[in-house]
Amino acid sequence: MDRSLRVGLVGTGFMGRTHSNAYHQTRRFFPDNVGVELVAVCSRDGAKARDFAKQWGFASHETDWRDLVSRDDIDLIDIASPNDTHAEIAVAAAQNGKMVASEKPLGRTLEESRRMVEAVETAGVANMVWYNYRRVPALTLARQMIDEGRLGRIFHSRFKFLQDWTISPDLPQGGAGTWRLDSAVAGSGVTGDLLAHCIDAALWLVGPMSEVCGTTEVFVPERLHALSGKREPITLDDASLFMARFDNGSLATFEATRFARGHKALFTLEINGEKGSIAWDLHDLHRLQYFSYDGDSAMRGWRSIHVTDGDHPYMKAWWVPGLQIGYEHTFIHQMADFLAEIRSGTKTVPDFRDGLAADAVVDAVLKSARSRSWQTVESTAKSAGLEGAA
Ligand code: SOE
Repeated sequence: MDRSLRVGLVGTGFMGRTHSNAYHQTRRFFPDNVGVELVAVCSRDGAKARDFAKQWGFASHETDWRDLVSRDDIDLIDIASPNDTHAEIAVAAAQNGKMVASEKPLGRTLEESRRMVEAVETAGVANMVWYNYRRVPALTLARQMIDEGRLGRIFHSRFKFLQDWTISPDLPQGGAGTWRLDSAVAGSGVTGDLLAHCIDAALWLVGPMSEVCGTTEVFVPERLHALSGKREPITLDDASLFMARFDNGSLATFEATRFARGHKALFTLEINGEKGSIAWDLHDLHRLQYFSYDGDSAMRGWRSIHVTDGDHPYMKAWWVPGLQIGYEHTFIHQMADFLAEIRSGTKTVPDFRDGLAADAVVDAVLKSARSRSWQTVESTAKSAGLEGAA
């Protein structure tokens, strides 16, 4: 592509802001990339769409995503709206020949996610799913270290994503701020929302998962619905735990909840291999803990790598060594990589098929919890075919 990428964004909430910020900062900090033009933003609420366009520098706004995806002056449709909108918009955008980016999880169900993959692959359009934590420099470094064989054969890994914002039974479900609690909109609870990040990190760092055994719990079974005004049942998972076996023979445990009092977004992971281990914590995201079994046994110990040097992933683009970056930068890096991918054609970012792989694990975990049994994770590899595995 020899001109700027023209973007149409759907959604003006938390994710709409992270993505918009990424578009602006990408142009500034990764100037060698394809440029970005913010053409239009879409929200059902016209006033919100107009104000957002003004604040974030979009040239125009729409109130119906159908009008956005049919515009001739847009190359990429970026979906940052609630989960119940992802499949319909992505399929229509791909059918109109647009590139598509979507927030995670792809669909509310595996069937929706498969339709999304089928649409972008049939249309042959570039696509990506916003698994932004892959772009934390410390986690990108972790992946490099695993690829270099520094951990050797992997035996164990453990992943957690803990929050506490839904403990009050007075918190409603549905509507702008609390759609994540409404099963019709969100699809699943913490499994598709929080564990999806852990699952994506696990698939990326450790490899494909073969089977899972999980359990879920609903701690508040009924909440006032912000839109209907009635108390309605909560059918999606407030907490979710599972064990996993990977194709490489390693084992893992996963835990996510919105009921861990005191934790706002405690995403942690640890991976133990034959030659070394790594550990990471989102609250201290610029540090990677590393233990190497190499060398003099008396000198062995965990070291804390401050991932801020110019030779660390992405850090050359930022300040001077020792100065940190944060959460917003993960989105900037992912967009910068997508733009580089558009120019070079070399795949680097998680695409819809990677999103589908995470969603297949989510699906297996929920099936396992319902059936109280181990479940095989459905194959999502291209060679498995989309229809065959449905
Ligand atoms: C939920 O509170 C949430 O905002 C998720 O939806 C995001 O994906 C996660 O990064 C932070 O927590």
